[in-house]
Amino acid sequence: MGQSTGRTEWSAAVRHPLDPLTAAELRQAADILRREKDMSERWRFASIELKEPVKEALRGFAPEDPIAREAVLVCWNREDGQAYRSVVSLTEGRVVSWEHCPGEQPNITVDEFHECDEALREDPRVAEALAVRGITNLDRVLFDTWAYGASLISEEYRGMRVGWADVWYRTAEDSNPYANPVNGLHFVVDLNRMELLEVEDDFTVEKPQIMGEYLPKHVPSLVQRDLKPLEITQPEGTSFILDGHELRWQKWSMRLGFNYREGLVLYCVGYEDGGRVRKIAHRMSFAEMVVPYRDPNLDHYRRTAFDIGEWGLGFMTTSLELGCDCLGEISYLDATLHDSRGDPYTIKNAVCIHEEDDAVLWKHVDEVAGAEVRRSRRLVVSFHATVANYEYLAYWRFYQDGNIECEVRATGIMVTSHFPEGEQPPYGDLVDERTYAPFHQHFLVARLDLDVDGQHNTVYMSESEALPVGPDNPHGLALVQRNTPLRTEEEGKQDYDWHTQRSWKVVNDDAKNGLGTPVGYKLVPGGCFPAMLDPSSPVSERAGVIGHNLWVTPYREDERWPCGEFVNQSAADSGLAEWTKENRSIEKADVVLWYVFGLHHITRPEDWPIMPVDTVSFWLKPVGFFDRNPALDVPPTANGHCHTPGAGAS
Ligand SMILES: [Cu+2]
Repeated sequence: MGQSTGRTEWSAAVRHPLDPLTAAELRQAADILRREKDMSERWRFASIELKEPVKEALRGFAPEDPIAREAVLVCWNREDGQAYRSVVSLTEGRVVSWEHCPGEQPNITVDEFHECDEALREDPRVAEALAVRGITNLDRVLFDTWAYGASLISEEYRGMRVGWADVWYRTAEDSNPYANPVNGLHFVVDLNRMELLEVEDDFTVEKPQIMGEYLPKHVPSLVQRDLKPLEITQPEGTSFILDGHELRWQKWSMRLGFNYREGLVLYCVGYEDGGRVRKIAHRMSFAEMVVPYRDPNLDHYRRTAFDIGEWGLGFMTTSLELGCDCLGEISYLDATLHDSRGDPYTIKNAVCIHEEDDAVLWKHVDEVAGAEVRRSRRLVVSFHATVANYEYLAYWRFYQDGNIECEVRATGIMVTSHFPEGEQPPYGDLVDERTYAPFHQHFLVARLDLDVDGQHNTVYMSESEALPVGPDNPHGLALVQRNTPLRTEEEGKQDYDWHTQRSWKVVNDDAKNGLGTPVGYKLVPGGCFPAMLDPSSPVSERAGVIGHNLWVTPYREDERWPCGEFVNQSAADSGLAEWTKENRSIEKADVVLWYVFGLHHITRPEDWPIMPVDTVSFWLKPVGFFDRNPALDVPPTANGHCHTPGAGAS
């Protein structure tokens, strides 16, 4: 294949304060707490992550400096359900802080998902309810446990750690369970005692004849089309250097991190210009995902997933496979996480790093000089997460002209319901015989801690305005650009406006380019859509963040989770909606942008039985950050690869 892999073990020695926790550190963190707090087997760890040093502590860090390491742990006692948040010093081997979090439910762990499955499988009430529906082979049943909001949990179970489970059925051993919903049957489970609290047996639907399979062997009369091989080779190797967790490519440099909740984190993103590295972002990641299903049906009304806050994008990250997920000369990074007992494990090939050809970067054909063309090449850092039926593929791309693109692809299997003969589903589209997929929305929140040439940044709303016809504008052509500074958090709550082609510029008014104008980077919106939710809806109350496309806050170390730290079973938002009530100044500040984008998923037959990727993205583009096109120095394609007559490189 001409492909190779270079793998860096993430459990290698810590060389930088932002390196993720190693397997040994994860184990040590859990051990310290278990010992100091005399924890029984009934205690569980919901999360263990690096306590990242604040920006001030990072400034001036030199490789020979000693590195003090701390971890943040969230744990709870299954006996009484009480949750605690703790900071431990790994360097000193002691507990730094121990904080009781009354009434909070930490994220659901993968272990609980499996334990809940086992508990349901063994409960005779489950077998009985399934037998009534003609399902007797429990090996073919999939129980999918979901978290839900406090206001939808019955009064009698309030305060308990509960999940509700869906039921799906495989018609063959390895066929698609999501092809066969067992409608009208749900289970409510106490996740601390792993006890079935309630069987909700509401209705049954006669099963239609459908084709919900995607594995070729299960798709009847499938004739696969012809396709010749396409191979990507870089005989002289790649142009990027991965040194520990530091990644350098062309003029870009950054550090890579990974944690249970955000998955991949990009730190210290900079661009070399005029002999120095100019900072663009301190930290970029996905901080929350909110997926409300817009169908009041009993099968779907609780289905509002917070895939990052409830489950963790890191925990849901899957291994990538060369030639399938990533094509070409690939470097992979493994990720090290932990289970609910604090034991570390590795996700092999969790992050993919590679270069891609990206067609033309710039070109001109001159009558005298001929054609001058440059190929665009981009560096892609990506990871994939599978959250039950859905997959999210995240790509951060860096370009030679200073652009950064953040793309998310959604694929996987849609949730469906069957409906009786003669009915029409009002809140979803028909995708198969008597089968509909409910409408839903995937809101992603990108947390962008930008530092454009430093920390004193102001965000400007940038809009075009057409001036009215008048003596100075007789033909009605005049177009001006208005840049309005956002001075407070209230002004920082922004929505996209098609009529003015609104975008947002992060400007450093103190740093000027060679033309004398302030340097900046522009957030070019994409994938924006309104929430379309009544303010009284439980989703609105738990996820205020989806009420706007952009929020801007001044950097605070502890403000990381836009819907609050504890999202599982939350009743109200304790994140952005709460912090911004202070209406702090965001002018000439160390600003953090929270960009809300995603998919307004109006389902269609073509998304069934497996959905071809739906793709959304936004861009960060330099605006006056450079004095001119920074990609003038990209060399022509090497001799022998460019065949245009008259081209400079021929
Ligand atoms: Cu969708």
